[in-house]
Amino acid sequence: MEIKSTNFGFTKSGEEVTKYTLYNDNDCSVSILNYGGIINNIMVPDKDGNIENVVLGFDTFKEYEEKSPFFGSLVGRVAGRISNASFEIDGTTYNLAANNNGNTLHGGLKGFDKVIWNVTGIVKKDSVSLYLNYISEDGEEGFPGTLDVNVTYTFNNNNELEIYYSGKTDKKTIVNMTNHSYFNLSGNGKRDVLEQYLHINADKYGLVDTEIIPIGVADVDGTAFDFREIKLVGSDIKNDEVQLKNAGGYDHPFMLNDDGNISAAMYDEKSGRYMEVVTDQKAVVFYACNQMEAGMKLASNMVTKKHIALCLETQYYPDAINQDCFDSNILSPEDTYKAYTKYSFKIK
Ligand code: FUC
Repeated sequence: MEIKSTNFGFTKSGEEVTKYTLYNDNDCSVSILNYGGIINNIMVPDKDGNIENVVLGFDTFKEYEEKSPFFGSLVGRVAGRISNASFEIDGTTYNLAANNNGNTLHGGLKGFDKVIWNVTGIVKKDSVSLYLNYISEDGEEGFPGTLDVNVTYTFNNNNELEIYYSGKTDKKTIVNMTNHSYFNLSGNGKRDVLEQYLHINADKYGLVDTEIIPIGVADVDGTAFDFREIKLVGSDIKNDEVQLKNAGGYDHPFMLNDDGNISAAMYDEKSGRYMEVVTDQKAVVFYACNQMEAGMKLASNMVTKKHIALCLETQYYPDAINQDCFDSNILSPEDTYKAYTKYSFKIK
């Protein structure tokens, strides 16, 4: 169990970016940046013991600052889209940056993915943790209240990566965080995710319009959105369904069943890598890299293309503050925002 830290560059405003690599006793590791709390790589074995990277990331900091589509980032204050870049709490309207077709995406222009977090490392007998803290000022990116946010990443000897999120505000606000890792279990991106398997424990999913704004909830039964039995990501993605057309593939929230079973799982048959996801959150947004810019060179010799990876963004329902189909997620000063997700890397 060990944490190594190295310089990973400097932001345009001169802040130092540090890369922390958390090693367990199996020679597996997870690298995390103080910038955006970004997971830069996750190194885990295939069935023959080859340790390879299973997430997308850049080799240099400059690329993160210039063109990252939220690779591995912490997303906040609010993940996903806030329709019309505004919301109301107790009769006051709050206006946000319209950074995505008139809507707010992933926290605005400078969300939690683009700020420097305070980092402390802790090494224990069977696990290594990084504690990240960020104070988001009242009015930052248009959101009310000073928000004191903590994120803990823990990596242990079972090759499990746990993320704990918590936050306190001094005024009513909205918070809905996630991690935006792009997974590809083939190892160093050898095969795209259409050839990998996915399970999502959800009887219902969220319908979206062509701007990926929620417009309702429907049963997955009989649709391409039925991942209750594990199936290839590519098996139904080209079906003639309006919801697939609206988003150009999968870019939808799934309402997780509250039945005590795992929330989601991903499997690459050839490498034998299997990942289980468990969360206490109500939803997971499954994004299949429909709009990924092609040809970007990444770490571990990967190159981006459509469907090179997939995101499983565990979170509360997107745009809940504005949508009648979901209960609002207002955080009051007397409450604490809390969320938990665990990714377990196994062999099958
Ligand atoms: C996911 C999607 C979005 C967007 C972003 C980079 O969260 O929901 O559509 O492309 O990733």
